Amino acid sequence: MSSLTAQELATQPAVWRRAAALAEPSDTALPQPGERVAVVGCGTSWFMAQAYAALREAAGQGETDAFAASEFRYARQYDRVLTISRSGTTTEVLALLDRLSGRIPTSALTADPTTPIKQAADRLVVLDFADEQSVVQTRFATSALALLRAHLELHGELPTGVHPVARAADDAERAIAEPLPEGLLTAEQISFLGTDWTNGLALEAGLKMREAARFWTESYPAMEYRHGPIAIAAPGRAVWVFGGLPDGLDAQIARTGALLVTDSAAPGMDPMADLVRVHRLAVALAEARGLDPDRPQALTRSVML
Ligand code: F1P
Repeated sequence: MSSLTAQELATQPAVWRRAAALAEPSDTALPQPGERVAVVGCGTSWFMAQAYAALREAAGQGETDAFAASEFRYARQYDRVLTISRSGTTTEVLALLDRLSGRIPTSALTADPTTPIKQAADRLVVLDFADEQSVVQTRFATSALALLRAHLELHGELPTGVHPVARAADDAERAIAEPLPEGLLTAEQISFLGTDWTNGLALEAGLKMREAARFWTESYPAMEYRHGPIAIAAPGRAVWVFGGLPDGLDAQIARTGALLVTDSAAPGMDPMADLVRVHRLAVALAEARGLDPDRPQALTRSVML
């Protein structure tokens, strides 16, 4: 019997399509073009906030910051603050919403509308069908991003090279069906690289491997990789790039002997679908190490302080 995490992550293509179908241009709970927006969350939700913030700004729909809830800059002015929280119970997110109440309009994207976030936020967007039993998030996070991507699509052109969610979901079917890249199950370490909106995905990929498999990962913007982090690249270690690969970096990595994975480099797989392959790898590595991905060490479904 496969783990709950494995079962839930495999539903992502269908759940993304459902989430994207919820997007409506006039949905006033979601950021409108021209608004100055901050997107906030913790852990995985913070990384999805980063991905969306970069996409929204690149799509020309308005300045968008992303913060970990504990690091919000209260002196800044926003037209709206959007929080992302699967559980709706994360302490730092609720504290932020409480502090902003009556000052800045707030929206909350959550899987569970029966939690305190319902009262804490001015507006609620519910993806209950994407909720998970697993502690380690996969499909809620990516479905939240799918909905936000689809909402951007409705308001104008996507940034160059960014596909519609429909294409991402098709790619995710492939990501679930195809064999994982060779050599990773025996790797000692993986560094994930991203550019622009895929930086959030690279951060999330690294977190997923640490959470589910207690595996050593690091994550960097691709152009930053030469500025030090490449020093640990070596045979038996890997570098996984989300989105495009900066000129010349492939040759530099090849010289270190590290394995390079670049399947979402243009015109490859959608980077969000590529993240699904990391989800699969995290589960496979946990199992190979005798760990139960449904019972990650020292983690709870939500951090309530
Ligand atoms: C956020 C979160 C998860 C993390 C861990 C603790 O939860 O930080 O991303 O993996 O399990 O909670 P939420 O606010 O999205 O419910």
